[in-house]
Amino acid sequence: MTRALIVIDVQNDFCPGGALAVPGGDDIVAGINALMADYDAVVLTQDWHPTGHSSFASSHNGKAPYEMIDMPYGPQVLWPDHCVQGTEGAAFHADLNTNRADMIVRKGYRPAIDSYSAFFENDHETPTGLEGYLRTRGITDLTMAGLATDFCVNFSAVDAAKLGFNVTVQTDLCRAIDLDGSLVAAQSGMTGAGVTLA
Ligand code: VGL
Ligand code: ZN
Repeated sequence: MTRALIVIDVQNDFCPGGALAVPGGDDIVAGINALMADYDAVVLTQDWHPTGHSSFASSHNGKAPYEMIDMPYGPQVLWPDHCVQGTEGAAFHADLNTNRADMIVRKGYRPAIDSYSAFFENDHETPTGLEGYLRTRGITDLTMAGLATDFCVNFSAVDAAKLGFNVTVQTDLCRAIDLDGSLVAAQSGMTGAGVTLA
């Protein structure tokens, strides 16, 4: 068994003071750093949007953050502008041990499509390339931690389980946005997909 730690979107905009702050988002950084030594590989993901990205409410006339919109690939939550490429908000939290990362996967860089999952964009078919990276390294088991539990961690964990990886989400090292029951829905979705919630 070869194990990877997948650290999802521990970026300034998802931490207190950021554009899409997740409550307690920075509380998990020290624990994630401490976990890194236990794994054969460490992968970081980075939400990485161009200005004017289609997931931003500001890109749609009359729409406010957290409203829903129908995109060609399905329903999409509209967000405040966040994680714009090259900005301080898109940078990793300053305390995250990025030196230990073997691989950094950026996602959400196509203007017309969002990408919550580390494996597939929100059309559930455009790959990020992470599956190939993990398989060619012989990795079978994944532990996930990071932000946000109910969006990017959830989508990443469910996709990884569908792809056949053994997936554990380290819930004490995740924090949620929790829009309209999205955390409870994510927990049952992950469990139903065969993800272990630790
Ligand atoms: C995320 C909303 C928009 C996340 C990213 O990392 O969970 N959520 N972009
Ligand atoms: Zn985003």
